Amino acid sequence: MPLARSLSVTSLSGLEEWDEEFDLEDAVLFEIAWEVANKVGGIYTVIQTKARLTAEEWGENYFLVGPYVESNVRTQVELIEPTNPVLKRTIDKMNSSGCKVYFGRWLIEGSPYVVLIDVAFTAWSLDSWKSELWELCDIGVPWFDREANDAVLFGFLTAWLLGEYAAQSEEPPHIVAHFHEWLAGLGLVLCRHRKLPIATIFTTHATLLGRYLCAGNVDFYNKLADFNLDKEAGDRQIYHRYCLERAAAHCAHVFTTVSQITAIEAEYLLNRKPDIITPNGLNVKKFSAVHEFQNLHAQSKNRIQEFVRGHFYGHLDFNLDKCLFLFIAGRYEFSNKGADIFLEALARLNYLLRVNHSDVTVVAFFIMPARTNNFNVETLKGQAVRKQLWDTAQTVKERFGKKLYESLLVGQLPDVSKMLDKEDFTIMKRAIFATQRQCQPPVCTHNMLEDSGDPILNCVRRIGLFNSSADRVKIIFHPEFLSSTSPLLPMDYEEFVRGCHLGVFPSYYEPWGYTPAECTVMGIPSISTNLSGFGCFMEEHIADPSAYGIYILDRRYQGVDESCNQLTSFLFQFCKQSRRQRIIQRNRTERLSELLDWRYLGRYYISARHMALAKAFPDTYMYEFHEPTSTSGFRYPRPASVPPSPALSRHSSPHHSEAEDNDEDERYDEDLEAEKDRKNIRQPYALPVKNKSSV
Ligand code: G6P
Ligand code: 1S3
Repeated sequence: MPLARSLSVTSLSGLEEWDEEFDLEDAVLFEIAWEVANKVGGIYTVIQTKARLTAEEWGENYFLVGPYVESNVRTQVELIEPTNPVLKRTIDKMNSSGCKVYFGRWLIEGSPYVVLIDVAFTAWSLDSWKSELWELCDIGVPWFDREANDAVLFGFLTAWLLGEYAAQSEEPPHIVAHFHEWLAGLGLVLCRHRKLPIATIFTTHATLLGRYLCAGNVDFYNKLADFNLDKEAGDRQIYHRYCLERAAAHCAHVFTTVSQITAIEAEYLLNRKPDIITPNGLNVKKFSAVHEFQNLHAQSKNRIQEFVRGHFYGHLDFNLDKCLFLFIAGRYEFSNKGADIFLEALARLNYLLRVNHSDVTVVAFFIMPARTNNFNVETLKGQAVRKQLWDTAQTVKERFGKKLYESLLVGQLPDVSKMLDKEDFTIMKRAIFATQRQCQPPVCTHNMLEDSGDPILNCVRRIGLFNSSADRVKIIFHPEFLSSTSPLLPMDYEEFVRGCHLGVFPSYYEPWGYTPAECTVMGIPSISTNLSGFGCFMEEHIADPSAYGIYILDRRYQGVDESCNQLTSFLFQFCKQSRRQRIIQRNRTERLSELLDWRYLGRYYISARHMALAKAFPDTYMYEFHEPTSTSGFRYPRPASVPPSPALSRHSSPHHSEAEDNDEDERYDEDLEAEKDRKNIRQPYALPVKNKSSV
């Protein structure tokens, strides 16, 4: 009988290699989500980045199950014949019974197998399946809720697939089925109801009620225990969805959430405490040259600077070399994502920079998609003017170069006063006239469909940050996700993040939060909160997060105004750093990447699967679960090297000067310090015992 070794699963036990002895030879893993090969939000990132590791572990026995969406399949999937004979029989059987099920390889790292189900093709079954659902669990799905209808079809079809697979197997199989989020949850409920021989896991990435309640300006975390759940769900017309989610959480052998903060939420809102927390990781790519990410920062920053040159044409009265790029990005949930307090803090920062006569200018980007009517003329004109100025400079340069060349050919040094003639001056004057501008550089890059009701624009109107010359903080709202083919800012999201100085994500509701995690692996500092899964995770595993460029805002134990002051102070301190300090801080931030790598965080998924197998097949598998003790955690110590705070900074050279502060090559001295830090990191620290119920 394969034996699981005992392990602690709720805190990292060190970043050493981890091998669990668990014989999975005859087991098969199905991972089911609506976002398999279908990008909607964060769950796609979880599955797509984790695929390589899971495929390495399960090999030919790993299948992702998702919806068939033709446009996605065309670009992301290679359709093939099923390789596994049992699965082939299963799919053939379903297809001969009126379904359309496809098999292929998802063209991402790890090339996992995907089973894609065309739910629309089986829409004729919707009414009978809804009646069955009502008979079984008293859950009535209204006809107008398209997403819930899809969830019903997808649920019945995945349960059919798994049941058929079990029936087609010659030996009794050991199947693990891992379902993500409520949209896939019904399949799990049906598997349990039909008593299929399947070990089931349900992961919730955000509770439905949590998201709705937070968006409604409720004091969510202080009232968690008081909500009348059925009523709240009913009032928001999501009762049926809520029932599906809650049923899946309760039926699962193993229930998981992506963070401790969502675990508490689930305990109150779904009435089940998760068995394991499965934090989200990333596929971390390490460059062979240690400082490559710093070079990439400089390259991408140059491209953002080019955009800023165009956007602020005629008003470029600030020093771009002393300009810091801040950004917030994500789903446009104004208060859940903290765009409200970011704007307020920017207004306060603007005041502080002005009264302190700072030479720093901050450009804050808001990348949040809203309904628009494409780019606006003024913004496009900015880039056109910049291009024209560039072309003019090139033309004059060529004419100048030609005259210089001709003069050298006849053996004479040129008369510099005659190098530019009247025509050159005319060309240049004409170009300069084009930069005359009657209006301020626009705040928004697009024509908004709901301009007068837009929360970001209304807040900007209230705080009065209109990109005027006197303002040290400028705002650019780009209500569309970035793309490398954009005529305005032709960069993809990753390039853009690399070029910025600080990501600001002061979320109020954020079960995990990939945006700050992505910043971290690219070596870009970020601000998150102690109400986000990522923020809590970093707080738990790093002794002095801000020294590593991980600023964690307290939105849990203080009011909005105090949080806003704290955010302003983070921003102001950041603006006071010298270039050298920023470079050092980026080095430290990037060093945390390994903490967010699936290579380490994947172990929680492994544990969840083993636990589920042991619960579903107790005669075959055994799993010993140990509550973690307060000393089992892993913690990055405070860096041994120079502190990043300008007030505390000691200089490595006694002959320090302002010029030295700006010497980018200083970063190489930091390598020695980094080595010291790395040695320290290997010593596990005791974790502080947390009062979980104090939220
Ligand atoms: C990287 C580059 C340096 C550049 C620096 C700018 O470290 O390797 O060449 O000077 O970024 O940093 P800053 O924080 O001013 O954008
Ligand atoms: C959810 O996606 P979201 O942005 O709607 O799941 C993500 C992946 O687990 C998580 O990072 C995020 O916080 C949740 O909100």
